[in-house]
Amino acid sequence: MLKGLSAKLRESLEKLARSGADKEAVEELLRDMQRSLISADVDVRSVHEMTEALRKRCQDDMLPGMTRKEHVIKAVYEELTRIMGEKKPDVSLGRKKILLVGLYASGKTSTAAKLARFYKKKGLRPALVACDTIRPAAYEQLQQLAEKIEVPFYGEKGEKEPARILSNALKRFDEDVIIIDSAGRNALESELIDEVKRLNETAKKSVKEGESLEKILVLPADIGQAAREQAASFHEALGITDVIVTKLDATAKGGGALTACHQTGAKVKFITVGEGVDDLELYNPEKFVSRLIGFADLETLLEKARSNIDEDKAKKIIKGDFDIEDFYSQIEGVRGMGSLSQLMDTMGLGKMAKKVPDMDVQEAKMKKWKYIIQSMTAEERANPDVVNSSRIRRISRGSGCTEAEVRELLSNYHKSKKMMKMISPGKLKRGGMAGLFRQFGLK
Ligand SMILES: Nc1nc2c(ncn2[C@@H]2O[C@H](COP(=O)(O)OP(=O)(O)OP(=O)(O)O)[C@@H](O)[C@H]2O)c(=O)[nH]1
Ligand SMILES: [Mg+2]
Repeated sequence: MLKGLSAKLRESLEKLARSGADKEAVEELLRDMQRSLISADVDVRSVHEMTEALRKRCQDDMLPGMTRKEHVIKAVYEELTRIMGEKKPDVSLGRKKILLVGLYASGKTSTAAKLARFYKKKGLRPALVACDTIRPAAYEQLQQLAEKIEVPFYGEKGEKEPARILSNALKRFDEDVIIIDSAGRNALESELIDEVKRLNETAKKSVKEGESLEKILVLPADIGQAAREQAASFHEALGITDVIVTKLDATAKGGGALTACHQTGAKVKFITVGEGVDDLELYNPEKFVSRLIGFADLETLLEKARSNIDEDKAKKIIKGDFDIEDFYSQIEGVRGMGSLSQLMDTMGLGKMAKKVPDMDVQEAKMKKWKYIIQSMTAEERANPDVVNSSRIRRISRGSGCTEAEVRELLSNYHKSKKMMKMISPGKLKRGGMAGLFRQFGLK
């Protein structure tokens, strides 16, 4: 899948991990990334924006105990996820009707069967309806697939109006998930739009309380950036709810299709990766990017990079040589990367995340700390010792947190400073992030 992109990216990330993450290596990586993304048909502006964001992040301060290499690799992962779509799709398992639309050969009919199979495996009862009256043998194609996966099928040979077929099917079926295959066209012609609108109206009328109607646009990955225009036009005509990107196994342009969908705000719900009825996957951008750059490789890379700790930064922290600004930047850094558990997962620390209780509580606490520190003056941040009771009162008012919470943060800062002074360099190396979180009162 996106083989070209994947191989190139891996190569440049590996090169970076082997050498250093100095300015030159980072620039080389950015250049390689630009080249690979553009060859995967991602639009030039997004590529440019992404590399700019990456360049900036590569210069940012890092978490102590983390090398610049780790920092860069993680930033690459996160920025890629950002352009591929950040959210995992929701799949409701309630009763629904699904109308599949798209141009010729986009993969509607095969996707209809794949979806039926998907919901059947979830324990629902799907049914397939053939509403393509244009393509020769469209009826037989879906009928055969329905037989193969043992799902009820309805179609009418000879009937020219798809909405009539649908109406009859809807009278007959009481299945949980009714999947409607429609006809494609060579281009976005008004005839096609009118036809899917009529199907939509018919389907809409049949939707009972508690049921939903999904209007899914099927887009083949090989159209690359043209996905943007199609998604926009179909959305305008029909108000599509989701997109399925097909044939990701067979093209190097998938990057373009996926990023284009994300840009139009169209949610990619599933991807298909082969012709078999089981070749359908929920689209999970994080997983997708992990696979793209090879998650196993990413972990190995992080491992490699970790064994070569940034000594200067570590020394500074070990000596307890940090002010509340440093403390603040750690919190900012972590928050900027999304949730803690996600961060730990990303860094290959998933196991540890499970050991740390109440991640949500911790995150809520960190948010408060952030507000508190933002309510402190520069002087107070640099020298927290000057924060007396009246200042605590003011900071409490400014941050919307209680005085006890302000005191707790200050006490944690002092405690972590003291503990950092006591901790040996060896321990910090071994403990890495875990030790650090503990020091910050986040255990
Ligand atoms: N490699 C690969 N081929 C696919 C995938 N999905 C569909 N195809 C193939 O693409 C071709 C077109 O698929 P259909 O499902 O018939 O497309 P359609 O949108 O129904 O086409 P029309 O009915 O003509 O509009 C078929 O040969 C499918 O087997 C996929 O994920 N990977
Ligand atoms: Mg078809």
